[in-house]
Amino acid sequence: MAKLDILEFPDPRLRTIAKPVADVDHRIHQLLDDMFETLYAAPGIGLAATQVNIHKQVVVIDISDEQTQPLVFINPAITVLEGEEHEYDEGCLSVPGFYETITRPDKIRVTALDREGKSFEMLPEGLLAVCIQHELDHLNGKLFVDYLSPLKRQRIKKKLEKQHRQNG
Ligand code: QAP
Ligand code: CO
Repeated sequence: MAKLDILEFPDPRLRTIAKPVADVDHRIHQLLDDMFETLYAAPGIGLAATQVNIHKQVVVIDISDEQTQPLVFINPAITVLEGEEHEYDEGCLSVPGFYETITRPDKIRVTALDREGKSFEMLPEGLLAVCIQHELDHLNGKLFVDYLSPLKRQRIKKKLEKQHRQNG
């Protein structure tokens, strides 16, 4: 296992569109293990392969307090179900130190492949629904800051760029 480096906004590689996984083989298993190690070390609740500069449709999530409920989504697809929109304070490992309120649909259907390459369906609500939508955005080159006003996004960009300069 290995901890992976996480790309940070405004790194242009975060804008790459991820490709579907053709075979859930041992290389994907290695990637999943490394992504969970990276997620749990951060710690975070969700990580997309895009964030570790691997442009494949792979997402790992664990919203449990004890890091005991790992969820794998390979080639995920979402449909929005009839229902309300919810506001959530979102953060992102690629936008460290910034949290903003984002509005998204509350009820979705997700289909994906699991660690064994077997397809499954899920009807998440609440935080899990938010997190899956946030991570799927990453696979499409989109970040939560894209939902903010240009002014707010620019402020976050400048602050992170300054940090990156200071950290070398
Ligand atoms: C996405 O984000 C998410 O700023 C996952 O300094 C977040 O795991 C979806 C993190 C909230 C819904 C609600 C962020 C860790 C982790 C930071 C994360 C930080 C350290 C973010
Ligand atoms: Co994120």
